[in-house]
Amino acid sequence: MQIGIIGFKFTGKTTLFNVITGAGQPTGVGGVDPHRAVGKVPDPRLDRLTAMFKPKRQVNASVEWVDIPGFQGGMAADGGREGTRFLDHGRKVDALAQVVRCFGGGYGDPDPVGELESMALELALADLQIVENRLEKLAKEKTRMGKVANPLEPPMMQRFREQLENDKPLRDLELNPDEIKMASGFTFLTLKPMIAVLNHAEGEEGPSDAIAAAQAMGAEVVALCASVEEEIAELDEEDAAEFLADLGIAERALNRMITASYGALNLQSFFTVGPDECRAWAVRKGATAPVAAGAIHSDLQRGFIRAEVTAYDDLISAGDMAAAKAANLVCLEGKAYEVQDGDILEIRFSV
Ligand SMILES: Nc1nc2c(ncn2[C@@H]2O[C@H](COP(=O)(O)OP(=O)(O)O)[C@@H](O)[C@H]2O)c(=O)[nH]1
Ligand SMILES: [Mg+2]
Repeated sequence: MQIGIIGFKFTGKTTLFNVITGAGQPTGVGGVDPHRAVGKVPDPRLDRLTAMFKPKRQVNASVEWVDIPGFQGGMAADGGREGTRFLDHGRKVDALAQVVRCFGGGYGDPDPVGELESMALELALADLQIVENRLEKLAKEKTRMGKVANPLEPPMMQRFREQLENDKPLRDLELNPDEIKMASGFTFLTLKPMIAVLNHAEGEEGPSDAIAAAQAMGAEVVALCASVEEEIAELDEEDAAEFLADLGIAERALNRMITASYGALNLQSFFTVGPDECRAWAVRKGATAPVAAGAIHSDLQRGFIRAEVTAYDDLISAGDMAAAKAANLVCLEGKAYEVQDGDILEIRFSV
């Protein structure tokens, strides 16, 4: 899973990227090329399972963070090289996290609502261009062949155009499964889940008008102070905990970014356990057992027979797997079972 960190220059994108990945990239310098780093998804439940099963290794779920520089207003309209590059990086990620400057200081007065609106407009214009091009192609196809290959596509694209012309993101539209499939090939930016990261000064909070604006765009909201988090990242665990308590920060930036990303992408975790490996996996909420099995390996989905399912809390209260089985807390589930957050799965399959 890839999360793209976007936003205006000097809003704290690279600072945040460093905080959550430990990458140590230079900040305050602008730049053209994206930084990338893969980070573990922390999960205390997985740590506890590792303590219980003592496997050879623990494998956390992971997220690739991409620090995408180079955003300026007016890009989609002028079609320049920087804009194209920025938008292309944005199209390749699964979700967009826009860092918004809410701190003042040397960079002038902040305008968080303005930043959110400019970005939304830019992304909508870029999507509108794709929709217009596509509608033009479809019209030509109709003239030449007398019909279009997929009659469901023109009405969908017209609906998209109307939405974007009203400066509204495509993620607000209700799409049926056919439309989701048709739309997926176009990598629309405003269809991507969005996280608004309100980067405020030390001791402040996310401004309420920016929170409201972000929520109205269907974004998950995280308010943090990236430069304070950067200082905390340099401390050892004990000092960091004390510093966090002093500042009244309940959760660190990485955890909050992960929670927001899982929320925006509608993801949940399930676990596999055993003597070799205890591992966390991410699947969409509502995913059935075979789909979850497919996240592990396509053979497990293809040859899926049954899943042995233990809820994390049940396993913890039972003490170990044998006790959970003895207490009938391990259930055999079929193809229709919807995986729940924290499920421990053992897949029975045959290929
Ligand atoms: N006061 C303050 N400064 C910050 C904060 N986050 C980042 N900065 C500073 O803003 C400047 C730009 O940060 P950078 O991460 O390079 O921004 P980018 O251009 O969006 O990648 C740097 O000098 C940072 O130290 C913050 O939360 N508060
Ligand atoms: Mg940067």
